[in-house]
Amino acid sequence: EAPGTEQELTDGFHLVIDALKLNGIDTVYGVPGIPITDLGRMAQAEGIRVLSFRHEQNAGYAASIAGFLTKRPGVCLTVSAPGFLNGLTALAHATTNCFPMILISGSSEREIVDLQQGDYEEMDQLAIAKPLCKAAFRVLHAQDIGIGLARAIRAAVSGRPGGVYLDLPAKLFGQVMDAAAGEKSLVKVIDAAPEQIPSPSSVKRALDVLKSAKRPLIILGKGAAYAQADEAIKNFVEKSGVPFLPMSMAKGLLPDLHPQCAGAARSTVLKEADVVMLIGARLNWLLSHGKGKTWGEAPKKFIQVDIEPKEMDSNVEIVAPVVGDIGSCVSAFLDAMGANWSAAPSDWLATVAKKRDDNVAKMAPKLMSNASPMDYHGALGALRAIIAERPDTIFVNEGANTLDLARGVVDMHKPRKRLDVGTWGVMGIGMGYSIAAAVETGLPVLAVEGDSAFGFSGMEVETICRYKLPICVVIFNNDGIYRGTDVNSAGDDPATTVFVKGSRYDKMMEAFGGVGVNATSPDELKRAVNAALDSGKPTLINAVIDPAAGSESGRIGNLNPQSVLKKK
Ligand code: OXT
Ligand code: ADP
Ligand code: MG
Repeated sequence: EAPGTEQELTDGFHLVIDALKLNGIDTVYGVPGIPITDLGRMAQAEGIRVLSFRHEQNAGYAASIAGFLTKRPGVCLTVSAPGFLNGLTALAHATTNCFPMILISGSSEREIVDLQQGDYEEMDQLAIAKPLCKAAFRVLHAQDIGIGLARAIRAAVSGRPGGVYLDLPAKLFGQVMDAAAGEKSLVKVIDAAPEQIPSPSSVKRALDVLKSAKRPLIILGKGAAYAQADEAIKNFVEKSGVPFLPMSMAKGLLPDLHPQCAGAARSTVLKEADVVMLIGARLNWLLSHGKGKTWGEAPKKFIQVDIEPKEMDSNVEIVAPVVGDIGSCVSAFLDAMGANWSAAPSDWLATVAKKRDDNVAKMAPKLMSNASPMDYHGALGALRAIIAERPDTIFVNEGANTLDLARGVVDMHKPRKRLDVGTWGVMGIGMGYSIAAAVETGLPVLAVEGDSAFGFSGMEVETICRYKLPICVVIFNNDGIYRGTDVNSAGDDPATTVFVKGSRYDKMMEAFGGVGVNATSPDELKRAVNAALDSGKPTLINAVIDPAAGSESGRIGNLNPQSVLKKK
């Protein structure tokens, strides 16, 4: 080095930030603290949007749904041990739901952790994360940051998407290296999720089975929504003429009011179909594992379109597996169908349409109820009309009755507008999802939350107010979990499923400068939600629901184990 010329240096902090930016990651969800506080500050200074949450689990859920909405990994940043563990639930959730996400956690001194000498927030995080995610990596040297992040991104989004853990020990951030060498060490990931073209023979086999059907059914799952192949899927479904059943987060991929939609004839189509084509949906508990009472007596043939070959035959035999990405698979179907594909048999279409129309007609009067306190249908009838008028609104939903009834009542009109508890039926996604949905899409968000469900992430209303996000939270306040009517006959403590009666969640919002409204009738609710969506102001509406209106566990009460002992 010539005297007087100073070598330009970079360090671990800057390399992490540069690697994120190089790969188009422009948003990070997290909670600051040792050893990542400065990383967050510097990232913000370098133009990354860093959203600070009140609890890592909510930041993690935000990152997971950002991944679902964008097909890029959502990033969650946490401190060591406890912060890492708080984020880990969300990472496991992302993996279970096939959402791409990267949990980046700072960690303590390797030498001390491995000798278990009791470092500050000591934990062998890499080992703990491994079984709960798709891949887990640790970077020890500044020159490996580029490779580490590239591996994390590729692992998260390629094949079946999922969660990836990236461990960054505190010591890494301060490591310095030559700036030019540092820049060279970064990796821009090329074609992170390559197309996966299905084999022509698998496409032909699938179409032959579909063509042979007398009562075909297409089930669209959230994998199909994730794929962002909306046009191809719509064209394929319409060309096939086959009735389709959307799983919860696939609602709106084709509109719920589409003439082929069988959402309101669910029991009938599952029981009576003879050929079922699954597109980005697994035959897990939500589809009764493809067998048993739900699926009726008649033998069924399953076609499955999925990027994950190991998903095939997981619960029942798949006679026509089609392995590939959904966009490529559905396009291949369209090509191979040719011009003369004959639509599904008309008697079957008529059967499905009749059942659907009967169910819709049966529900219609309930939605008109203007009773006060409200029941679920009265309140949801108001919200359904709002979503019909504002179809771009992102609808976030959790709870038991609040979830199950909203799923049926509130029609979705556009893809990826309904976000909910997903594969685990997990409570706590509400505020994290809402924040990320607003941040990633710029669209208004309506979060409809059971009062219990809301409690799992409720403190994030401060975050919503701080970032002035266009989120309207409606709490279906029925004084408790499922119902607010339980009593404890054995003592003075309240029953296990009830909360303080008549709580006013709207006051929480006012504490942080947001708008709070107490709504006791569908009309009041409608006015308040419309005002919130018009103004874009953070709003929380306490919707007072009859405590006796719900049922135990909503639509899945049958999953509760029963005691065989008679009470004395
Ligand atoms: O065809 P049929 O006749 O069968 O009719 C069907 C459709 O055809 C018809 N339908 C329609 N009719 C008319 N018009 C329209 N538009 C229409 N659309 C449909 O309606 C019926 C039903 O249709 P659906 O819904 O499609 O079908 P079905 O049979 O329900 O589908 C089956 C499933 C399994 C696919 C579906 O039920 C489903 O997706 N379920 C998801 C359930 C779920 O995930 N629940 C959340 C978990 S519950 C429980 O675990 C809770 N906890 C424990 C807990 C959790 N979860 N997490 C954590 C971290 N800790 C603890 C807790 C604490 S819930 C909970 C809180 C609850 O309290 P809250 O206060 O929050 O909420 P409230 O209950 O409101 O008080
Ligand atoms: P749902 O709960 O809506 O039924 P699941 O989460 O059970 O949906 O299933 C989603 C499926 O979609 C997973 O098996 C996953 O492998 C698959 N998948 C996700 N993305 C794609 C994609 N781009 N192409 C093909 N399959 C995908
Ligand atoms: Mg409740």
